[in-house]
Order: sequence, then structure tokens, then C-alpha cells
Amino acid sequence: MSNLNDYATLLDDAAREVREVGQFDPTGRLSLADAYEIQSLSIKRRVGRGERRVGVKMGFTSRAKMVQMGLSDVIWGRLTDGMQIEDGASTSFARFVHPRVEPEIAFVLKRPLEGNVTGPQALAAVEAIAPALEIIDSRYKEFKFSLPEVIADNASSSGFVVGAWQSPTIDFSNLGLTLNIDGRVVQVGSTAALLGHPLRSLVAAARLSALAGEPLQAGWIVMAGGATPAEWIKPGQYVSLDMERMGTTGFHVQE
Ligand code: OOG
Ligand code: MG
Repeated sequence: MSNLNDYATLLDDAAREVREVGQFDPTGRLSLADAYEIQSLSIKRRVGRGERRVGVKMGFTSRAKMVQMGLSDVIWGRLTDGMQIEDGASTSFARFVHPRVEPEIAFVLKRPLEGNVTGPQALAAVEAIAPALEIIDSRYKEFKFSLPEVIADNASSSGFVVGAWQSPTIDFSNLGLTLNIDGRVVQVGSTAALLGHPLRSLVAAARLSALAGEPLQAGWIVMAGGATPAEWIKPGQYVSLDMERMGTTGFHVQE
């Protein structure tokens, strides 16, 4: 296979048919530009099936995630409405190959945000913030990939859940959080894990998506990245996030 569209089709089919694929670039020779082009082509396939773009997800914005996955560049992916799970709802385990969950914070924008912006400029574009969970489900066997491979695979994005929106006037620079499975705390962390302040993740999202020619839009959601290592999830579990001052969000994993 050589054509970028072939890789996009391979990954999109794997996601749709819920199966793993082998790594096609384990040593990371593909350029990052080509990797993002594969991602873009695979999202075009989703949009062609009727899904709608609703925002951006950031990846490897915390040291915990970089260490867990062995990669240290900030990456981003594209979110569609087909990935969103309602707060407190159930999602079928059958949708996933080998899902993991991670605690995040989400932004929703009230106006477009584009290019090289400062923290205060980014904050001024934020309508609201919320505790959020991301379900990542790499399409690669054993959840192993090189940097271009994970970028091509839309940064492993598979699902996301956003809790009740809160005012962005809350100081969200360093909020304690716990990730819980069936009421048991499995990870403890803080929003400060995200580049020192989650707003920096939004600043990076504004820059990177504008560079790709798809600037952040009013109404879009930006997921700031996992604040702790991700945890495997299993059928029958209830997964939740408690965030200081921000409340809680969760979802059921249906058998
Ligand atoms: C890649 C996606 C990383 C995050 O929040 O850091 C990510 C992966 O870990 O599979 O979503
Ligand atoms: Mg994530």
C-alpha cells in the first residue's frame, strides 16, 4: 500500500468493523504531514456517511500520557458527533476493540479561535468548561503505534462524554480529579497535568487546527487531553470522573 487514501480506508474500515490492524509504519518513517492527511481523509469518510464535525481533541498534553504511550509530541485529532456519548448514558462494549478511558477537561467555544493566540485570548473565546471522559480505542494491534501511526488513526479517538457545562470564570488551572470504575478510585490527578494549565492545550489546538486549514469554530468542543494514564474498561462497568468544583460525569459500558 502506498496511497494515503488506502491507509485512511484501512483505518476507517477497522474502526467501523471493530477490528485491529497491523502497524504499517512501526518505525515512524511517514511524515507528520502525510499522517495528518490520512487522518483528514478518514474523517472525510465519516462525514460522507453523515457524521458532523464537532471539535478537536488534543493528545499527549500530560506527562502521564506521554510516559504511558512512549511518545512526547503533542498531537490532535478530529471529533465528530458520532463519537459523543450523553452524560450518564450507556455505550455498547461491542463498539470497541480494546478501549481505555482517561479523565479530561473540555472547552466549548462561543467564537472562532484561530492561530497564535495568548492564554487570555483563548479564555475569552470559551463559552463554558466541563469535566469530560475520553474513550480511546487504537485501531492497532495491542494498542501499539508510532507517532505517525497514531496521528493517522485520529489519535485513537473513539468516544467522549462531557459533563454539565460550568462557567469558565472558575479557576481551572489546578483542579483535583479522580477517575473511578464501579465507584473505586483508579487514578488521581489534577488539571495542572495538562501542560501546566489546560488553557495551554486550547492555545495549541487553536494554532494546530488553523495550520491545518480548519480553524476552531464557535460551538466546537476541545478536549484538552488525558490528565492521568488511561485505564482499560470492561463490559458491565460504570466509569466516572469527579472533578473538584466542576462536578461529575460518567457512562455505563453495556455488556
Ligand atoms: C493516543 C491519544 C492520546 C490523550 O489524551 O493524551 C490522548 C493514545 O493514547 O492512544 O487522547
Ligand atoms: Mg485523550
